[in-house]
Amino acid sequence: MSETQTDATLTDGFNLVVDALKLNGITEIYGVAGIPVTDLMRLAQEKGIHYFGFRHETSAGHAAAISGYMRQYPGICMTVSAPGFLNGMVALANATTNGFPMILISGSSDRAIVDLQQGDYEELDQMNAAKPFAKAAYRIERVEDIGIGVARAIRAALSGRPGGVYLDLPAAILPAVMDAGKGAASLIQVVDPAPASIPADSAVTRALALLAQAKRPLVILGKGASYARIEKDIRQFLETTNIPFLPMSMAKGLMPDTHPQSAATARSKVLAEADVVMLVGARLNWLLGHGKPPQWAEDGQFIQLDIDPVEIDSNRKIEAPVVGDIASSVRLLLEGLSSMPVKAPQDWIDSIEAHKAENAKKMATRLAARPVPLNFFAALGAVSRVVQDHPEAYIVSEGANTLDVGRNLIDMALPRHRLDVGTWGVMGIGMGFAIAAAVTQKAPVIAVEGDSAFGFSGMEIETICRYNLPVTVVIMNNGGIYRGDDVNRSGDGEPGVTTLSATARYDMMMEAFGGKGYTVTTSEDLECALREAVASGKPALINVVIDIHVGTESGHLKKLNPSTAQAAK
Ligand code: ADP
Ligand code: TZD
Ligand code: MG
Repeated sequence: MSETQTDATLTDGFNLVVDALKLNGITEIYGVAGIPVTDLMRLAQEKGIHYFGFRHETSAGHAAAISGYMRQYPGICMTVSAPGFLNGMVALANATTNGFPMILISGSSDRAIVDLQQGDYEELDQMNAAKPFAKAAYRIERVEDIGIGVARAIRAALSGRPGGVYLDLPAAILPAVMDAGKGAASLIQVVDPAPASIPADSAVTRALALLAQAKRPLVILGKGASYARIEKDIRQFLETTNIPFLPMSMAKGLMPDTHPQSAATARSKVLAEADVVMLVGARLNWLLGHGKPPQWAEDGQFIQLDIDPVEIDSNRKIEAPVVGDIASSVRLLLEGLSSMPVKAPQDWIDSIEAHKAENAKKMATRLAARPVPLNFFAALGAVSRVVQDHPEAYIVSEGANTLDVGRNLIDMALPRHRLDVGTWGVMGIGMGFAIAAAVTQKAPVIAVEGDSAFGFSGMEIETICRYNLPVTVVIMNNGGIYRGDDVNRSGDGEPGVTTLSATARYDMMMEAFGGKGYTVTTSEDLECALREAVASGKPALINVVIDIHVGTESGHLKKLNPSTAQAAK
């Protein structure tokens, strides 16, 4: 029996929260301990939920969010009041933006004092602070409402477009007691929290009719499609229709990147020339140029499969919306092919093939080079060769050049194995995502990190070592944000704006915590170290020395980066 429970006929808030989570199949909590949730975490651990203690709540939150994405079930992050809660909020907001189901559970201070702003320890009106960034935010104020509160949080995180939910636990409800029998009866096991949502027959027919008359059809796969686990049906649909496809970053591997119908190496061409585009769980946001010229044809027509009706027409006209869950929608489209056959015209396929062959030649030349010091192509080419031999590995990635070049070079063979900065392009997901992938998938993880990107969550390598997780961190160390040769134009000798330490030995940080560290300067040594690290199944970090001059400012996002044309006055 826990210290928090003194009478067998009574239970308390601590026990009810843990029991409610367990009843709903929660198996891990990611968090940072402190007032008022320390004993809640201990009790969760005692009762069989795995607790992963982090060094910063943002990383714990990112771990919960990506666990939600990989599992199709909310991940749980638990934090202390005010500052701990706010650290977790970055991850909660990122989860909501990306459609990852997670629940941030935070302890909070005395309501009466907080609401009169009388200055409590870690005082903050957390529920209201969370609202603009969360899909939903709830506060449980009575011990008998814990079951309902947890059930509502799970349902809100999972139903419709998934997202981040905030659940506020004022400290006072945790030790509050109630009758054990009534407490048990107050818990709710959620039934069917993400019900199928079947699109109308007419919507399916409309979409197929548009595809059937297309001269240059294209399918875009987004992370909503990966999340919905449609790999079997979408493959059959694409192979039956022979329509070329493009994966968004986290949809890589839903169809293997090496599939002959992938148009990834003819991306600009197919976007500009496609006359009918079917979006499958991908939004027409900045990542797709809002669906507008010059990236897209002015007169292109769109089919969009999405669970959220409000997404339709958000950036441009959608001729054929298919509103429903993607698994049901794709199944119906597939079935519909028997009465409305669709075949991509051969001349379209041929022109894409020609373009792909040309680009492949250019890439082969780039990849054959062995520059010293290393550039991004040579280094990430080595990573990609190792990943090809480890299709089971999960790839986490963040940075700018590191991210952009890596996304193009590292082919994925399996769905939901690429986890990256997503819709916001947020730095700081690296170690949290890597930890959750290792914990939930029991597979090797390779985190491909820019040196700046790594810094946002770098202290979590202690967490990786403490739990002895099979994570290899590969740092593309070019001594800076984008590049390492920035100049301080004032001439006062202080480092430039994007400059970091090019000689930093990140590998020694890993060694300090008991993991294995490598520093490499050639692609051969990188490949060799990475093979050894992955095979070891133990924490490792490879510091890859990259030329400080080779990066592009803002990576592939140069267009979004305003610069002054005026000389300093
Ligand atoms: P990407 O960044 O890969 O383009 P987005 O996050 O922009 O992907 O888009 C994913 C879309 O998928 C969102 O609009 C979301 O509503 C939708 N979505 C997520 N899960 C499902 C599902 N199970 N069924 C249908 N649509 C979904
Ligand atoms: N802060 C946060 C939370 N997210 C961001 N995206 C940024 C800052 C700005 N930013 C980028 O967009 S990429 C990046 C930053 C700081 C780092 C790029 O440097 P890197 O990668 O070393 O990680 P490369 O390989 O040197 O380009
Ligand atoms: Mg860098």
